[in-house]
Amino acid sequence: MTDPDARFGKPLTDAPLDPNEKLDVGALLDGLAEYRPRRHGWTWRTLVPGQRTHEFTYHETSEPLERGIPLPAAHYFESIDPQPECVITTEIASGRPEDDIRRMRMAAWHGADHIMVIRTAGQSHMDGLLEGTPEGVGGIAVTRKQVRLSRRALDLIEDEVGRPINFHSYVSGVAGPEIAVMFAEEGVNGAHQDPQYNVLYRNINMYRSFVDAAVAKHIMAAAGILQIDGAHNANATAVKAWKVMPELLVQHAINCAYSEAVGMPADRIALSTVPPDAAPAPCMRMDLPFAIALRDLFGRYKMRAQQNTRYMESDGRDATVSHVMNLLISRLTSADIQSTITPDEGRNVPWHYNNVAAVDTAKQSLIGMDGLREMVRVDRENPELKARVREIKERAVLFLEAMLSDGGYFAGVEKAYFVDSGEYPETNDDGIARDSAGGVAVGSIVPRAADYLAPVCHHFGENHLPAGYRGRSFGEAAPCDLIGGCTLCDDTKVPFIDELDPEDNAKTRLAQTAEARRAGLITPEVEWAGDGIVAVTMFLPAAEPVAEAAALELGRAMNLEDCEVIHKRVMHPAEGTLIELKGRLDVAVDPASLTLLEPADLLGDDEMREFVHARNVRVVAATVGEDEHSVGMREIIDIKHGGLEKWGFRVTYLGTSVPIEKVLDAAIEHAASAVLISTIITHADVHREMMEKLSALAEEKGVRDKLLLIAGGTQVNDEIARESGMDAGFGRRTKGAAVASFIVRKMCERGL
Ligand code: Z98
Repeated sequence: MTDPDARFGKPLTDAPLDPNEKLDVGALLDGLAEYRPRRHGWTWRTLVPGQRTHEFTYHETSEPLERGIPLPAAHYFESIDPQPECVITTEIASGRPEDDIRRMRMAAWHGADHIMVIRTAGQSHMDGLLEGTPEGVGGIAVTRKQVRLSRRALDLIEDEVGRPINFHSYVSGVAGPEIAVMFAEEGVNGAHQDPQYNVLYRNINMYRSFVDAAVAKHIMAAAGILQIDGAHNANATAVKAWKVMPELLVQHAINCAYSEAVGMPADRIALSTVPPDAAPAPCMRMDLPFAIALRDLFGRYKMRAQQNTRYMESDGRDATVSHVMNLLISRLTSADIQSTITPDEGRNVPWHYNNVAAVDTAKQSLIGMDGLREMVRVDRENPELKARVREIKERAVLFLEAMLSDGGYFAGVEKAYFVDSGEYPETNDDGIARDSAGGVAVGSIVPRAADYLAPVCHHFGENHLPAGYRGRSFGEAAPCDLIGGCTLCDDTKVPFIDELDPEDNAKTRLAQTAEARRAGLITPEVEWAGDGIVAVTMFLPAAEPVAEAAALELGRAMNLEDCEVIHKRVMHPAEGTLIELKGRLDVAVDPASLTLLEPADLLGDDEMREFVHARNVRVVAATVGEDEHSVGMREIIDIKHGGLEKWGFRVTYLGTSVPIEKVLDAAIEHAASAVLISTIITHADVHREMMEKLSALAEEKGVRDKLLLIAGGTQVNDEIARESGMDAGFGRRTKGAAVASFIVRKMCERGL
């Protein structure tokens, strides 16, 4: 097979996906031992300046997708789906690899090209590389098998959407270097790596953490893996996230400097930055100066802007507004990667559709704010902004200076400099303190022997290689030529262990659901195939505690099991509460038993407009008989309601209770092509009588074949109308577009 697109690396070895078929997870699990990634290293989107799509010119978009799902309003604009120039991240945490990969596919179709799989809680606590059993809780145990399965699926998914997708995870814990090697072997494209994370949040011995980081970063650099740092974790951890801004700059500085010192190029180093505040704080006045100070100081590196999660609760609307404000900061400053979190992270139910919602929010906001910076520039001379930007930088410099005079980074950590809830130099003495002679793996650093020799490539630090083996970049043999190749040069040497746990694994779970899949049964889901979970939104006219209890009762009445209130919002203390309830519906639907609705076959807006305009199509409309109801008819006609006028029909509306004779005379007088009568009636069969009379009168006056006779009303349907001499009948819930399409089609057919 050949792949003409070099962006994807080697050609696909699996058969391409069929967009109309589900991922075959079983097939992806088969032969995984032999699977190798198509390429290594990170891929950025390519900015296409002045890109034209539909009638618009974009300033900040990248190459379009070959397949994707456009934003909801796109159908007004020929279904275009412009893609911002920055990479968009989604974090996936279903806890099951077989479900994660399905979610990756959905997210990719909506515009995500950076897929971060959340590890099972605290994987940094694991002392070694896990080589099997990829299942976890609230995230996935990142193992070689999980990584390989995900990368294999993503190789297919990126081919399907026509854009390279970056796969991302974490290089932390005392197994960091081993994980870095495994990621390099498996074609992982991005990873969080920051020794400070281990020290502060995982209590790994500080020296060990930095030694490991040197090794890991060196390998990541060799594999072209993009690195994201961990400074933002201070926002998420601090008692007051807005107080740690100076320290964030210091943490970024330490990781950037250290990364470059051990061989990472600046364009593979991304700063993880989160606007620290959220409304009701006046967050723009606090977050924008921080974003500017950061970019002033670290312009050489990449910016990975993440959405604020610190204050996120269960309210999807609230989270989305914060997200959009964060995106405004990205557009006013810069972002190379825009990360998204599901808008319901606060209730810890990151569901398929919430991943997609956050990706859509990022895409919609970034595209909507295309070129904003050219028109709206941040006023760097604004005294408050200028002073605050300077103040944050000064506080960061003071922090660094004090730490140096106190003995440096390690001494600073011992003295609890970091994650203090006071804004430096204020301190509340509540920072995280770690003992340099303590922590996980303390005392595990051993000096290398004088004749230390590691016959592997991209090894960090001293290595007593024989002459002529420094590697190809020196025009010499690779170090691993001494042993006939290492796993980074010869991928046939990459090991693979399948499952360690015979029960808790993807294959066993897939076997349990195999029958339902074979039968094609449909069960609702939010996280895992067949989990049966549904969310129900309800307003209950009761105070919060009563509403919550009532919602659970109503859930049971709806036959939902394991009901749980996942969101509540008081509308008024006495008048009522909005509740979102989740529960499990133990029902499967057989699609073969369903009657599918015929999709409305409507003509396109432009086609109709052109036709109507070219012929100056006129229509006469009235409610007939003794009918005073005009609303239904007016909605079919009026431009405001998407009625016939929208496509340029010239409509003469005669009013209510109009005699049939008068309707026909008006049609003749106006040279109308169609007559619309509405017969919403109160007594038996008057509607039929009206229709028959109109038809007979048109015949009598010799205009029947020049006129389309159309009747509407709540009790009218197409069958009754035709039986009564009409060309068509439209009943309840008809929209103007259906009537307009009918008129245009019939006029074409009849050559009118
Ligand atoms: C993010 N939503 O950053 P454990 N290293 C660093 C991290 O930031 C993280 C880990 C390791 C967040 C995800 N970040 C949280 C620098 C986690 C993970 O010990 O396996 O949980 O480490 O996108």
